Amino acid sequence: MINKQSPLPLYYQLEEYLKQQIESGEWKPGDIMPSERELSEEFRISRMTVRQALTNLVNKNILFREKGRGTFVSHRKFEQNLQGLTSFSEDMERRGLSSGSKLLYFEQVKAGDQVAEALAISPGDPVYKLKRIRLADQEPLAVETSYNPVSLFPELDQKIFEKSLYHYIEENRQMRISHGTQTVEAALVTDEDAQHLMMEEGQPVLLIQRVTHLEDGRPFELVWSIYRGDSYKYRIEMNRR
Ligand code: 16G
Repeated sequence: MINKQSPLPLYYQLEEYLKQQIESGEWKPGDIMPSERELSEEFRISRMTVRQALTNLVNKNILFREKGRGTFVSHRKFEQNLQGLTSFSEDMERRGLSSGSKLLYFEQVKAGDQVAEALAISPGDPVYKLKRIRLADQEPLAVETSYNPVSLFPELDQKIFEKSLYHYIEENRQMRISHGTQTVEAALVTDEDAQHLMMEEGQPVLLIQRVTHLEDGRPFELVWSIYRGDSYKYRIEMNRR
């Protein structure tokens, strides 16, 4: 596996070997890797060489380190198409995963200026404000803070947000969701959200803001979603004019 006569650097050979083991499923997401000492003994190479190989794999997000615990195989990233307006529940269903939500709070508040503007209502109008952890196969993947105008859905209750809002709007209310605007930016997780997402504090996340409209043009939600940076990536199809 490691050939000391090869012109390829030893750290590179080890890196490729470890990568192959992970790709073939020999080591699975979440598995702990052998320690530097174990690898260096097994392959009869220096610990510095092992460290270099592991660091490269950490930098490529194939492995991740946890202070005091060791080095682990990263979770595979979900790929999300940027075209198309889908809900979290639909995205998970398409991947064959069960979707779930843990509601952190659900309340009625008065819309502030920013919320009012996004939802095309007046400042002070009542809105639902809620925060939920979104789960994929019971694992936390995102935290979402949403605002929805009470005037559009006077009857909303928390049970709806424990399941699917989009399903409720389209199936139960027979309203049509038509389009949305979304921005995606990089951010660092806050201490509070790190706990919800079972992440280390200060790790990277994707911060996504979405405003979504009904068919008649009325905005029905303003949502900030925080996705784990190590679990999600976006895909865009591009055409050259
Ligand atoms: C997605 C949307 C969110 C929407 C939710 C509805 C993103 C970034 N955000 O999480 O805006 O409220 O789906 O999901 O994709 P639900 O129908 O499962 O409740």
